[in-house]
Amino acid sequence: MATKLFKSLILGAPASGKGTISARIVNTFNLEHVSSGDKLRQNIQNKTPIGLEAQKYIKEGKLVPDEVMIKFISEELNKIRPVWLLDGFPRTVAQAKALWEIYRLDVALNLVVPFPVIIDRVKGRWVHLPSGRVYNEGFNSPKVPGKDDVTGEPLIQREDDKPEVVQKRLEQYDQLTRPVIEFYRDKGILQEFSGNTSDEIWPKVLDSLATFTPLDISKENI
Ligand code: G5P
Ligand code: MG
Repeated sequence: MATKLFKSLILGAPASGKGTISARIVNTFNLEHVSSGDKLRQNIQNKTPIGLEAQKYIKEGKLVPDEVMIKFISEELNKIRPVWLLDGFPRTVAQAKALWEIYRLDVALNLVVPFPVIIDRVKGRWVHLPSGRVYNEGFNSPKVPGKDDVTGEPLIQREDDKPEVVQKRLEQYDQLTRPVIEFYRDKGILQEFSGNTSDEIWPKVLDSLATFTPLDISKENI
């Protein structure tokens, strides 16, 4: 019998905890983690053509155009094992349709966190750009302030975490990304998780993913 290959994604507003929950999922289930935002930020730092193009939009809290993102993420998915968790893509219905034409997904996880909680936590976010590891003062503080736990390299604050840009990102989310939730509800693969903290949400996500067979989500089978 051919092994079924597991394909999943995680939706949620800016700073709802997609990166935090994704890290726990991929550590538990051995999936590849593809975060569109992390990949774009790495390209911005390396001054690649896609990075230079994306930077114009990201710093204003706007979405990068669909055609650019669809090509970019398709290429990234071609480079990895076909068991993955996508984080931050798709963000528009056009992106969701394009992805659905290429891949049949097993599950779309949606994190539901109140906006006031989000606005509060963004202020304390620190990231390690090369790995995408994310910290928050008081929640998962780095062991040494300003340094990544694994490499000791410096942490940065994201340019798009300034309050006025966060506001714009939340507006873009409401207008363009909320309809993506309905797209996956219609496909019958949506699972939603509400809570004020990632620690509250994580056990529910774990329970839900545990209903898939270990064979589906283990890299040992590829
Ligand atoms: P990104 O990078 O995809 P967003 O806006 O979707 O950006 P973001 O900001 O990365 O999402 P997240 O991953 O949902 O947030 O959240 P996170 O980083 O895990 O958690 C946020 C903070 O809260 C962290 O500091 C974390 O430690 C902390 N935290 C987590 N849980 C808790 C908790 O329980 N308590 C507390 N106190 N703290 C907690 O996209 C960036 C930009 O790239 C472009 C767009 O311009 C976008 O704005 N882009 C795209 N454009 C078009 N199409 C796409 N598909 C695009 N993808 C990216
Ligand atoms: Mg993220």
